[in-house]
Amino acid sequence: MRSISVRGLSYETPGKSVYGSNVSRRGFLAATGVVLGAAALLGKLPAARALPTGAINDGDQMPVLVIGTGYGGAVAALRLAQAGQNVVMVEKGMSWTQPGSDGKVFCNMLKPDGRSFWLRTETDQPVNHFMGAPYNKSISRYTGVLDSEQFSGIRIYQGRGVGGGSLVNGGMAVTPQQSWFPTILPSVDPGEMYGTYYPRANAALKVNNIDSNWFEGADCYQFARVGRKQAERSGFKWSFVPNVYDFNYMKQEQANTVPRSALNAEVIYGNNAGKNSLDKTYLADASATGKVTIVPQHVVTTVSPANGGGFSVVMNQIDTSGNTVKSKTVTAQKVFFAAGSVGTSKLLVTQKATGKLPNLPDSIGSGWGNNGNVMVARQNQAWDATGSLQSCIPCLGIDNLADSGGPAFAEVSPFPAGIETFASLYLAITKNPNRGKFTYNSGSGGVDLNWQTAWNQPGIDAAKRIFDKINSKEGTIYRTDLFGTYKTWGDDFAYHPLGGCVLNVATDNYGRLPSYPGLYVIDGSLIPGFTTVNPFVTITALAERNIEKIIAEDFH
Ligand code: FAE
Repeated sequence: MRSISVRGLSYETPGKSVYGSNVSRRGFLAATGVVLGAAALLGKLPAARALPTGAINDGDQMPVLVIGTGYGGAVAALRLAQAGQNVVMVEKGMSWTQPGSDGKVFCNMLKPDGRSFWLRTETDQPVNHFMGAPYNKSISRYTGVLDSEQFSGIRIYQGRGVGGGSLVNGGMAVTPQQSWFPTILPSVDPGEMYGTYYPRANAALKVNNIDSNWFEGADCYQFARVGRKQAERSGFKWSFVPNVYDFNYMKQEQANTVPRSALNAEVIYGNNAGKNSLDKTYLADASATGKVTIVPQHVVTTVSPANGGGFSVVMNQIDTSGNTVKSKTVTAQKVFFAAGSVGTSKLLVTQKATGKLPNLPDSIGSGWGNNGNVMVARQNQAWDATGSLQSCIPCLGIDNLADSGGPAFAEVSPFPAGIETFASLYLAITKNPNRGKFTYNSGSGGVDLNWQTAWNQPGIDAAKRIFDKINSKEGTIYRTDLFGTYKTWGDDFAYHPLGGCVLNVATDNYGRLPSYPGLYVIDGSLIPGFTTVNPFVTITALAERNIEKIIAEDFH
């Protein structure tokens, strides 16, 4: 380590840690605007996040196994445990509880190290260019918290670790407008969802709303106020967006009375404080029942009927370099697939093609969509500064869903560079009718997705209906330097994978897999590609609905 001095304060530069953080002096200096507050408060950070984990042994037998610890898996585990069942959850990612050498569990976006990405030697940031030049950084290969999985025409970001996507997401907890629900899940009764399961999910997820008075004066939301003003000036509706990030904690961050997380460029590589991710809500409650064992760093590869009943499940225990240290086979009477849209689809497509579960329906792998995700940035006029301090938690969206020519909901996203950029960044969720299909590739032994980048054109067209108008009104232009060199649209990646094992098509109307009583799907793969808004509240509410029925009918 070596010391440098910034504005009269001394810091140790981390150098190369166990995670391989290669921090350039320039990058460090650029980052200090948001790092200063947190560094001063570092001593107050919690030493560890408490969520006990357990072990699983070759030959173990169990009544219920859940594959994955994201939203669907967490709901299933909690409700089954409350109904008296013993549940084992296996998760391919780590349990993010132990601080690294910098005293923090997670790294931030300005100083990514091995903790940032899943088994990569270079980051693969969504905004991967700046001033037209590539902006990724070298990191050491480690089982980091964010995966960027590359398919032919799209890369798909997913959380890895106990808590799944809740560890890395923006926490935006949005219940869709009820009028849209028949489009989202046509076989589900809206009355029961809006009367029972959405409220249940919102309560258990600890969803809260921003204090609108505080918002009006908060430095960290200047970017959002600029986004709102410009949307209003062009005649668009906007709304505040609820979140699972504790807005009271954020108020204290802004006041510098607690360690900063959202205000310290933390989100897609994890939040060290403030966010009610699943390890603080559903999984903590599940663990507290004493009936749930969570086993990290185990990758399920095979599920097949076992001799004598139940299912034989093969998994690899991995180390933090991704190497298999042990292969294990266990038997479970019932298995819940909760590995996410991509993970569950890949597993099921593989089991069918390789003859492990040959009677799965042909529709397995179909109906995949990107929730119409497309990103874009605009360059503002000099009088519309967006602020050098930006909360990484988005709090409002432009609502153009009523536009039948191209419905879209565009969240005003932070761009936490630590310096004034005059840029406004947006993630648009659009109605894109294109759907992809996962298929097993017998040559590679992997699973392909036939999505093509050009299929995102309807998403771009819908987003242009908002941002062309705003640019015209404000006399501004699109940034073309953030998603490539002279590339306007972030159209080749997605945060919201949905579908691949669609409810009431590949499963029955509650996620049961036909031909295999005792196998269930309970995650985002059930939703056919589009939720009009950010998806995890809908994934959670649907899981609540389905598990209630499954417990009542299948567990006696
Ligand atoms: P998910 O949460 O992905 O959990 C699946 C789990 O299974 C993961 O922990 C995997 O590691 C694990 N797994 C996969 N394969 C295996 C295997 N073979 N063996 C063992 N374990 C396995 O699934 N949504 C919102 O609503 N609001 C937001 O603000 C938002 N922001 C996002 C930002 C980012 C950067 C990202 C990546 C996503 C965001 N999302 C957001 C999407 C949201 O996190 C996602 O829809 C849910 O996490 C999906 O929930 P699932 O339960 O389907």
